[in-house]
Amino acid sequence: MPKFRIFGVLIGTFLLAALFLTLASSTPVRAEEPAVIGDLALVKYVCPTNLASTGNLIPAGCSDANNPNDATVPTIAAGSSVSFLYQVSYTCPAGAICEPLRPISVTISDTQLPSVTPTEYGSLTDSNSNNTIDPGDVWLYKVNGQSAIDLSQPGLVLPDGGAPVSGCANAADGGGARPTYVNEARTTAPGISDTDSAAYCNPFAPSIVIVKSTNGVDANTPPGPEIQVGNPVAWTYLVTNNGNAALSNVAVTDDRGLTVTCPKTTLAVGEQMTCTANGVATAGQYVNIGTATGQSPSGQQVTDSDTSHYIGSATPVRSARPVPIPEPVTVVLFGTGLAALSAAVAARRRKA
Ligand SMILES: [Ca+2]
Ligand SMILES: [Ca+2]
Ligand SMILES: [Ca+2]
Repeated sequence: MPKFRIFGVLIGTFLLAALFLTLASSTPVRAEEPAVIGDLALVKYVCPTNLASTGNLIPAGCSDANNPNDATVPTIAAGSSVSFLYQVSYTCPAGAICEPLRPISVTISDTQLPSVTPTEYGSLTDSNSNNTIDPGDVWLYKVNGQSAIDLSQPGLVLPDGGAPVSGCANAADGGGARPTYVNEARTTAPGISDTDSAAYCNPFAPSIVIVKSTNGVDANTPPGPEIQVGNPVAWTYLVTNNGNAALSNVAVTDDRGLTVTCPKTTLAVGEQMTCTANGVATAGQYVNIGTATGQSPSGQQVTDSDTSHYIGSATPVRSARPVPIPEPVTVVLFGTGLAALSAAVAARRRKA
């Protein structure tokens, strides 16, 4: 029996030694083999066009536009097409063995597009043409079918909860700083991520509009309100900045040489002011034209004109007594209507 025991011990020792040698010999291999996820680098582009659903190039006109004041930040008119392109480069640290990534396992989110999922556009570089993102490959993702936002809207809140930033100070149109859209994208693969932003603004479209009234009546066509000769006439000139650029040097003139007084000379986007002039009614049909002018930050001149009329009456105008404020429109219209009725009655009496 001792022979068997000695034999068993020898067998056991041999097996242990074999196991040790196996483990020892396998340890260096395990240090080299585990594949890792490499690094992702994201470049986000803004494109002033609607991208196709697939592609393998970054279209001309797309811009990295990281800083809102970069000269490459595009100006895109409100409502025009805008797309975003996301370039994902995959690299592997030196000495490491990196797992290839499936394109679908790389995801992208965008701060201003919370409900939109960027989708695969195509490969920019797929060196071994295996449709898989190996180290050294570059893949493209996209969001298309978007419309540029009107960034000049007062109080605009963007999808990320913030307001547009000041940017486009160096935009190609020379218009200078204005509200600018910035979104930041993040690309993610298991355990890794990277971010990049892009910006755009709207081209400047400065505009001004004026509505000129006589005693509160727009009165674009004659005769306009009837006013007794010698009574006061109040002209108002409602001037509105209806463009997307702040206006300076805003002034109103009147073609009849009236002195027009305005409360200010600048108008922010959407702001309006009422300028005034005063006079005394003269006999007969009267018309004058008010003209508003202003200047955009890029020096572009804007102008608009509007007329108004009144008819000066030698006889007292019933109910057209000194125009009550703030309801001149109602009173003047009533006076005109009453005068018309009186004229009709007088004509009937003459016929009778
Ligand atoms: Ca960018
Ligand atoms: Ca590949
Ligand atoms: Ca008018």
